[in-house]
Amino acid sequence: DIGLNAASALVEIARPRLPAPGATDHKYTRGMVVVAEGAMPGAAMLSAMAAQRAGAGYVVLAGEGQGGPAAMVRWSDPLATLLADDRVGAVVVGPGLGRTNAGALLLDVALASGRRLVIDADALVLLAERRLPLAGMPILTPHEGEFARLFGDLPGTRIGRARAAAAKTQAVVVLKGADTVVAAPDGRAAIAPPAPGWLASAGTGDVLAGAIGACLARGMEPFDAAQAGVWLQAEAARIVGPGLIADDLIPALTTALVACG
Ligand code: NPW
Ligand code: AMP
Ligand code: MG
Repeated sequence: DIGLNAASALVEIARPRLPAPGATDHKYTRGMVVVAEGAMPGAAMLSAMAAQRAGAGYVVLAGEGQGGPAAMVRWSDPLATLLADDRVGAVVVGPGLGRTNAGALLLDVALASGRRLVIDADALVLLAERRLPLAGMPILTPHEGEFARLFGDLPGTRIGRARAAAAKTQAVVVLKGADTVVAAPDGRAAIAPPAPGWLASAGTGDVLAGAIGACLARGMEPFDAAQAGVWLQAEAARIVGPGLIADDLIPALTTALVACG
């Protein structure tokens, strides 16, 4: 089983088209992303900065987060109040969230909001206790460890397993690794060309979640937004080169965007 069938071809993730904002755009139309902050504020900050650099016009860190760019909005009111704003185009939940009740409550709020979601890291672990399938076709971004916690020991190739997980959850599944796979509930799947091994570094997944959030908030369909984020993160890694750390990817996302205009 190589996970392929006649109805749904496998494509290679290619450079996305992410044109520059037009004359009638403003910061909200360019995409508003909310990142939920939890137990580890550094991880949420990485996601939020990545969303800014990947092209979102308005990024809100839902939490007190210190540091980071002055242009980022901090929001300390309840997350539910913020997510009632129709301009919110994507919510990133999971990076640094923690796996406690406090994190689970934030995940509940995100799931109930009806907004488009990128669900990563600790939120994936917490999701194992939630009812499936999920509403609204969110994007799940597990690494192999998180995937196994959610879906158990599925047989088959990475492509086949990602497809099965997407069908089960009715979510777009980004199964991360050297050759990241993106699968949609309808059977479409895409595979990334091998990314630099230097990406195997703490926080790079948090950056990816933010980059995908930016693409989602600018109005791309979840399957396309996931691929665009994966491409941008890998291109940023190629730009930085050996020895990269997650923080380096953030300015490099801006350079990666230049190639997508
Ligand atoms: P093992 O070693 O295989 O038994 P996590 P984390 C396994 C935040 N971060 N393939 C591995 O188990 C994140 O956002 C904060 C197979 C591992 O011990 C989360 O909120 C940062 N298995 C939180 O920390 C930067 C794999 O899964 C276990 C695997 C926890 O995230 C760093 C748990 O792994 C980090 O992003 C793989 N590819 N990878 C910050 N700046 O504040 C892991 N495993 O839950 O991903 O552990 O990365 O510490
Ligand atoms: P996380 O495990 O959430 O920190 O995410 C790690 C990021 O690095 C994901 O985008 C993975 O696809 C990527 N990655 C992990 N290991 C490798 C590897 N050996 N080669 C290329 N990319 C990797
Ligand atoms: Mg991670």
